[in-house]
Amino acid sequence: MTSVRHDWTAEQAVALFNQPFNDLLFDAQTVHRNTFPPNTVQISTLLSIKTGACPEDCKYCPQSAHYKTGLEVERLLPVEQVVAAASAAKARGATRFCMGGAWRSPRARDLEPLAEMISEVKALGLETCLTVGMLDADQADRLQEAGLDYYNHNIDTSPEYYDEVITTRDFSERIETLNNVRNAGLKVCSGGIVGMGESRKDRASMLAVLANLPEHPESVPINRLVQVPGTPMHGQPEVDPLEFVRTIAVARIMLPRSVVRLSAGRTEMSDELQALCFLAGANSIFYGDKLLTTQNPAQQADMELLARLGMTAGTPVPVQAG
Ligand code: SAM
Ligand code: DTB
Ligand code: SF4
Repeated sequence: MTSVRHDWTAEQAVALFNQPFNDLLFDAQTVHRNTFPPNTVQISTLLSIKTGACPEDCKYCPQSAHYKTGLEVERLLPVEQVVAAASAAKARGATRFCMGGAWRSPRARDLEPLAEMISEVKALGLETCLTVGMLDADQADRLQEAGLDYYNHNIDTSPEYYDEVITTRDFSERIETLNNVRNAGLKVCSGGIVGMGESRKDRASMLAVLANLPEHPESVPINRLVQVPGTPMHGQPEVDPLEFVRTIAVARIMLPRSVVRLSAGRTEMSDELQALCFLAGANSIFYGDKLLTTQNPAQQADMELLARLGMTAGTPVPVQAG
């Protein structure tokens, strides 16, 4: 049985990264098979429910009001429109519907419409996920009562590199939101972005923070930076694709019971690179032609890729801990 640890040092995580590629992938695939059905992939569909004009300055993000990205700003969508999109996602085979809003944190008056969306999407028989920025304890409780299953709040990068990426909120505030979400009884979805000019040590340190949380997040999205013209991160040298695969593999080893999502950035990846990510232990993807504001692979192409790999969409349930 693979052990679940909460005492990783960044150095130990770097040592995992530093292994020969084949050794690392073999270990990751072994951990994967000890915990999960090897060929089941969880699929979530995203919808941007409030787009752009965000006061935060995340240097990667097309939705920040600090950068000119030509994005069309949209207020909070009406509940019916969100439910219709969720229903269409379900008909296409998604099992979870993730609603994303470009906020620093939701305002008091936004909470009831959000709660209504969650209840109605849940009533369709979908798992619900929300990501709308920082939450306090009361907000997290209210959303849990409404039927929310998962809350997504990424740490994005290592504590050491964080200030290079965001200045309008602290790393510690991210952790505080994750604690509020966990204490409300919600499932936690938290991961980060690779390819923002961070070092291998930063990638290792980010994964150590996630693994050292009191409970591992149930879901860990690993995004590859989507470079959007107008954002400060645009023009960043691309991260070595094999380093991205290593990041997935190290996440799989350090977070053995978490569903690891091969998240944003798949449009720019070859089928072979995605296959390597699955071999490294990724067992979730975003499914649908759009992420929040940028492109995702076409649904038909994803279904064909999964079929070619002999993978099926479903819920990868970890085996009972021994
Ligand atoms: N505003 C909320 C927040 O930041 O918590 C929720 C939405 S925000 C868009 C969710 C996450 O998407 C970010 O934390 C970041 O990890 C990811 N993301 C945003 N822009 C991205 C990009 N260009 N490439 C890769 N990931 C991105
Ligand atoms: C996550 O880790 N990635 C998703 C989701 N959580 C909310 C968002 C990716 C956004 C990519 C850029 C865009 O489409 O705006
Ligand atoms: Fe706003 Fe979230 Fe984008 Fe940061 S990542 S600018 S908080 S929408």
